[in-house]
Amino acid sequence: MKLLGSYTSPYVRKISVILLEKDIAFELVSASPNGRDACVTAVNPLGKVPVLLNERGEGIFDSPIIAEYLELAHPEPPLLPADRLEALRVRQIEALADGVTDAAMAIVRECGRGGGPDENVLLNQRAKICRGLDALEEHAHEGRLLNGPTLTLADIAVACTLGFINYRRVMPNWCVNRPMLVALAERLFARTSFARTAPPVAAALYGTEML
Ligand SMILES: N[C@@H](CCC(=O)N[C@@H](CS)C(=O)NCC(=O)O)C(=O)O
Repeated sequence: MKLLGSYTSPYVRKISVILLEKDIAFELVSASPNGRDACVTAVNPLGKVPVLLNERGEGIFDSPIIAEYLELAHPEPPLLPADRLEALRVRQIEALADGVTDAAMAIVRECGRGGGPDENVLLNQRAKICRGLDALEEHAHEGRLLNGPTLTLADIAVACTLGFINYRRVMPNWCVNRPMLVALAERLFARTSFARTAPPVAAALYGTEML
């Protein structure tokens, strides 16, 4: 399999972690979003990464769809519960985590804009992040995130979100009053799959080029 993108993207990281956790061999092919790489737009008209090329060369895009595909094609170890309603609950948390990432990314973009950021945009996106992280903290308290024995897609998505917020220093004080998320981040970042997909520190200095 080939994965198009780079580890500066939290969505690419999410898929890479899944591939590593499922022990699926893959090659990360460095590719840029926003129409800068024809190999991306050839598969995804939206020009976004990640894009997965499977063994037959078929392209799959949008990280939740890729995650679903990998779960179907490589069920072991499962990252979703067998019960479909329970699986939907895990996917709901994945969607929430991805939405927080979207908001964090909007802040990074806004701050990189010439002429300085629009404070209203920053306030709006920060509010989404705060509400989203509070809800995730609540899910963790309810035992819906790791702190139990079984790793799920929700844990992976949430840890990728927290990793991105840290990496781009979007909200340095997110840890305050969110002990369950701190514990989740500590446990997940210690896994080989996360250590192997850490975004390159120097790339954070390149501004918004890879967003
Ligand atoms: N919903 C998509 C979001 C992917 C996404 O926004 N990727 C960013 C890179 S981190 C991108 O390609 N941005 C370019 C764009 O928005 O045109 C997913 O989960 O895969």
